[in-house]
Amino acid sequence: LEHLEDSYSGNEEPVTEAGTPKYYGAAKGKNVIVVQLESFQDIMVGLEVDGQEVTPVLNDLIQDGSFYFPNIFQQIGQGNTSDAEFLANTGIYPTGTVAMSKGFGDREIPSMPRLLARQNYVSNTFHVNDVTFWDRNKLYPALGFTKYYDKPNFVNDEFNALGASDGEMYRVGLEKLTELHQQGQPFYAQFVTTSSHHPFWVKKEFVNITLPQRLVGKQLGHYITAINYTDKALGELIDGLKANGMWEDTILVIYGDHFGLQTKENDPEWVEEVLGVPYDDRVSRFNIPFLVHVPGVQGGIHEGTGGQVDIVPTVANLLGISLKDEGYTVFGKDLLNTTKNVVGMRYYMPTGSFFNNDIMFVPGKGFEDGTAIDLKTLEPVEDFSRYREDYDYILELMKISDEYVKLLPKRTE
Ligand code: GP9
Repeated sequence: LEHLEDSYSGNEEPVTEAGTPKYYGAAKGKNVIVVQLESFQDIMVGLEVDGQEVTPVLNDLIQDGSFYFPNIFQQIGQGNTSDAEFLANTGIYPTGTVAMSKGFGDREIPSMPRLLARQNYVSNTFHVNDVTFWDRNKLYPALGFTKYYDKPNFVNDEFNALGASDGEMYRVGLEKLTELHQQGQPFYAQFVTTSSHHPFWVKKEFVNITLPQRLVGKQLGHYITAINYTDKALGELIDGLKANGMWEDTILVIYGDHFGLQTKENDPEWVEEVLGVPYDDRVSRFNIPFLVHVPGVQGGIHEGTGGQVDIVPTVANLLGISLKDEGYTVFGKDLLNTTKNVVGMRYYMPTGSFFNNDIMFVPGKGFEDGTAIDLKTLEPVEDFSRYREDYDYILELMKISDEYVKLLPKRTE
C-alpha cells in the first residue's frame, strides 16, 4: 500500500506550520456521535420545495460552521446499508461479492470502536430493526462495538415496516449516552436511521412538510417527506444533546448510506424540472452528504471529491489520532488534508468505476471504451484519456483492500 501511495501523484498533504496536518486534534478528547442517514442523497441538502426547507436542521449545521463535504459518493457493495456501516467504521472497501457482515463477521476488523477503545472510549450502536438483519449480530462484534441496541430496546411507534421512528431511536440513545456522560465515560456512538427507508411512506402524524400538487403521490414526494422527517428527528437528537449539556463535548458526524430515488420512477429530466436543480441518475444518485460538526470550530465547505472510505481518516485527524502511529491501515484519505482524491465504486457500477475531482468514470470492457461524466456540468466528457492513471490506481487500491480484508484474523473472543 505504501508503494502505491508513493507512486501515485495524488498525495499532496498540506501541513500546518507546526508540522501537523490541518485540523489535527481539533476535536481531541470529544465524544463522537456518528449518524448514518438511510437512503439520503446530497441533493436534498439545502433544497427548498415551494419555499419550505427540506433539511432545515442540516442547513443550520452547515450555516453554523460544520465541515460540509458536498462531493462524497457511496461505495457500498452487496451488504447495502450494513456495508455503509462497515465502511464508515473501517475505511476499508467492501469486496462487493458478499455483504461484509456475512463474509467477514467472524473476523477481528480494525475499526473506529477498536481505535477509540485504546483511549478508553466505549462504543454503542443503535438501530431499530432486529440485529440479525444484515447479520449485524456478527458485524458489531467484528467491529468491536462494546454494546448494541436493537429492536427490543425501542417502543415501536410503527413508523414503517422496519419498526420505530428515528425520533424513538434518538430518545433511547440520548438516555443511554447521558448515563455515560454522567459517569464521565467518553463514548463513540453510532445511530443507523431507518425513517427514510424505501418506499418512503410517512404516516400523517409524522408529516411536517406540505407537498406541492406536482409531487403528491410520486415517489419523489414521499422521499422528500421522509427526508424532511429524518432531518427533523436529527434536530431532536441535537436539542437533547444541548439540553443534557453534551453538545459542547461531542462531535457529530453525519453521512448518507446510499441512494434513495429509483431511476425508473424518477426520470432525471422530470426530477430537474420539478425540483429546479440539476440531476443525473448516476452522479446525483450516488452523491451522499458528509458533515462533521466540531464544537467551537469553523469548518466550512470542502468541495473535494471523496467517498465513505474517507470517513475514518478524516474523523481520526480531527480527533488527533495518527493512523500511521497507531499502525492502522486505511484505504481512504483525510479529506481535510487531501487536494486530489480518487474513490472507487463497484457493485452498483462495474468494478473500476471511480470519482475524482473532475469526473465520474465508468469502464466498458476496459478503460478506453468507458464513459465519463463531468461532475460539475453533468455532461459527458469525450476525452478522458488523461485519467488513465486514476483508473489503474483505483483498480490496484481496491485489489489491495480485498487482499487485506481477507487476511484479517478470526475473532477469538
Ligand atoms: C435494515 C436497514 C435497511 O435494518 O438497515 O437496509 P437496506 O435495505 O437499506 O440495505
